[in-house]
Amino acid sequence: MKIVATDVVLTSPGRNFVTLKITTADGLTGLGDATLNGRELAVASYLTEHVVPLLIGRDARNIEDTWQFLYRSAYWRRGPVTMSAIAAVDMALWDIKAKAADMPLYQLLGGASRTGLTAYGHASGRDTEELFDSIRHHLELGFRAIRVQTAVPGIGTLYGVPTQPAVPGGRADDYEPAQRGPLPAEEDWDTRAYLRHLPTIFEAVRAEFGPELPLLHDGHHRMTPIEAAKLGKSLEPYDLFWLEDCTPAENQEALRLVRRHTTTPLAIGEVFNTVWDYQSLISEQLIDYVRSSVTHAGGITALRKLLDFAAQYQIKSGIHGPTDISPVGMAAALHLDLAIHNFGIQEYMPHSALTSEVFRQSFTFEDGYLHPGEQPGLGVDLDEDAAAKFPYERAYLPYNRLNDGTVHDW
Ligand code: EZ4
Ligand code: CO
Repeated sequence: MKIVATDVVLTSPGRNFVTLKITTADGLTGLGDATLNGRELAVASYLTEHVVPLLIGRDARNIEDTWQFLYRSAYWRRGPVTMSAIAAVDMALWDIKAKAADMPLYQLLGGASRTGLTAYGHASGRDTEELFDSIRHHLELGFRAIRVQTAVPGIGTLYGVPTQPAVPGGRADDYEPAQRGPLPAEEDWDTRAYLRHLPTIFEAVRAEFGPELPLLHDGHHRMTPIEAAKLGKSLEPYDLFWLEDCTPAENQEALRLVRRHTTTPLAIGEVFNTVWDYQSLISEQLIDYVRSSVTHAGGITALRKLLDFAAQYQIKSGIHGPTDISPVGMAAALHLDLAIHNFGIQEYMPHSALTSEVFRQSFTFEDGYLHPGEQPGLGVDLDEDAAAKFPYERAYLPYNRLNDGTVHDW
């Protein structure tokens, strides 16, 4: 089953996506997501210039060998560009293998460990009323768990709270952080104001929606360890499902301090790309959920191993699923989620109608549960004619400055 052709497809149906398509001599095709939000062309070029020449003529069946070959022969290890490129190859090869076996991918990964995948949606608001509306809207859509982000008095614009709908006439909570334009947008940050305000919001949400609803929050890497510890402690009465990315966790030791002070469950790792970023976090049981995506952490082969390692410490999956993961990357996550034992929860921001015109998906969201569907392979088809109508447009993620002008984590 030789690889005879590969295409790197750039398309921007509402936002940018990078997709690798691999074709075998038998005429099978597989898709892989290589989207690295705000740095898309670096991965596209890594694939086109350095990976594609290595793939032609290889046996598409040898997934582990191809993964090890791409990782080790590069010599330069890890990093989001390399690992997203390897991930795309890995996903496409699993897609091909499952199509050849005429099975949905989760069957090859060991079969279903559950009937559906609990998903959480993103609610946010500029004030309590708008936030409550957004939570109600997500409950109406069927979500059984809700991430709560809120505006903070004294902070102009901040992560997770749109100042205007991403789509004209759309909902304010239809949040799209990567803005097209020549330069990144500047947002504000004030940790003291945030730490004072956030517990009051969770108190109001619990009073309105009761004790049952699982609530999540994303700190988006903006706190120091002692600030994160303080926040985790002050949120304990509101029984969070998790507090995400409370510190810039490339310093794994910082989590020892946070952990010592709070029983609020911790989720980390959407910006990580290998198991090595989690070594202390997992072996010292400093976190509760692994946030890596299939797209940025080296594909299904690598994330499966990472999650198996986490399972030995009762740490569960919470795979990253924002709209900057393409439907291909999302489908890969769902097949893995369904197969592993230590599934925790899946993030789900539905893609726009425009994105779904380009990527035809067979996964479903019913009654709050995602399911990858029964189509052989990953279950996503790329309409290349539709994709060609939406050329790549440069887009940047925003960044933060403090009141005195200092750049801060976004
Ligand atoms: O900001 O994926 O939990 N989700 C997140 C995302 C990230 C984007 C960055 O590309 O933190 O919204
Ligand atoms: Co996050």
